[in-house]
Amino acid sequence: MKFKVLKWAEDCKARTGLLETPHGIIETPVFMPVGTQATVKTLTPDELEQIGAKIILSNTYHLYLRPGHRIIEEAGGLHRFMNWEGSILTDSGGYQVFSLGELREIREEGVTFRSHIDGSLHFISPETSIEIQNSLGADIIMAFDECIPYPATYEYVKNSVERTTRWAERCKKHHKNEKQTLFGIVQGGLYKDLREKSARDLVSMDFKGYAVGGLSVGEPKEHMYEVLDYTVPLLPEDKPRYLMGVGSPDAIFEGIIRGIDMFDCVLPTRIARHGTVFTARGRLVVKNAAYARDFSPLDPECDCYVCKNYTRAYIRHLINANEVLGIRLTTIHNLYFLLSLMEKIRRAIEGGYLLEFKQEFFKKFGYDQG
Ligand code: PRF
Ligand code: ZN
Repeated sequence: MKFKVLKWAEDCKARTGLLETPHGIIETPVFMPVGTQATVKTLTPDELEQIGAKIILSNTYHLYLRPGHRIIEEAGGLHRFMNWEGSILTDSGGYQVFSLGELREIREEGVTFRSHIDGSLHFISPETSIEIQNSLGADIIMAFDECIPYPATYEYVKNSVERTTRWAERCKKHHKNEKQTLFGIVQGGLYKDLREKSARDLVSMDFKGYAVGGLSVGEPKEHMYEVLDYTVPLLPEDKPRYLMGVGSPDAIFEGIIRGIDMFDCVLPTRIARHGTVFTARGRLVVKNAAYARDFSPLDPECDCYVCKNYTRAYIRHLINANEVLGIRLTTIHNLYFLLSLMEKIRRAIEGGYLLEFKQEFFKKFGYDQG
């Protein structure tokens, strides 16, 4: 993987860049649609490509449990298995395993957990996470970390983040596939000194890219922005920075302004399946009765395939009748909306008008969107 910064904003820390993987060149800042189970729910890879996606995220935890990474390896890797020729990033399993709550036990060696599918007992360590990710064959892979829940005491976060750093070292040592790029993940909860220590320790290990993890876990958004304010400047300027699990328009703008290059989030695809779409004027719950006779597009300002061809009334009908086409159409539109927003943001950084563009965007979109 190669990364090059192209242009720095003058009035904030935003930058544009190019990220080159064995599966293509990605303009940053970039949004990665989530394909947890080797599919971005309801869409074919062809459709994803047409929407403009260049890189998607998939999950080690889910693919290890089902169908099993050996099967995906046998298929020729994740790209071939799912017929996606673009880039892929796999998350390490750290986050998913820790979301299981009662079902897991953390030790220095690794994490023992029960499958959410059949209750069977499993163990993932930094080494096994890397091995699974090596079998899956994604372009970018992530270190095995603990995503600390919110709120957490200083004592808990200190012990956890120190262990995550030792795990990062073990991941780095175990990773030998040069075609895959390993990113480190900064943790540390909302404690400044622990975030700083985590960032410094990981940077001294010289990863090819850095993620900021442990945010968007229930803390007020202002706290997340504050953590980014002091954490991102500690990360090397010439390497990509990835804010994990964040993808609402407001958090994307705030992250980019603070120097973030990569985002992923289930938000656009998940709300789509519940009948909510992004529009230039904010979120719209197209399922609502108010749209029964609304023969205008989801977003009159959008030029996606859905907005050029279908009405709110039709899509509302499909969703309420449980027709799968309904959620396919809202998913296509929402991803297009977010990916084209990223494109506009990149142009705004290049043109030197990002902060003006942000103001203009939220004046219409509204500020209270979660
Ligand atoms: N660690 C990992 N994956 C993640 C996170 C994390 O902290 C988050 C936090 N929002 C999302 N996905 N490995
Ligand atoms: Zn649209």
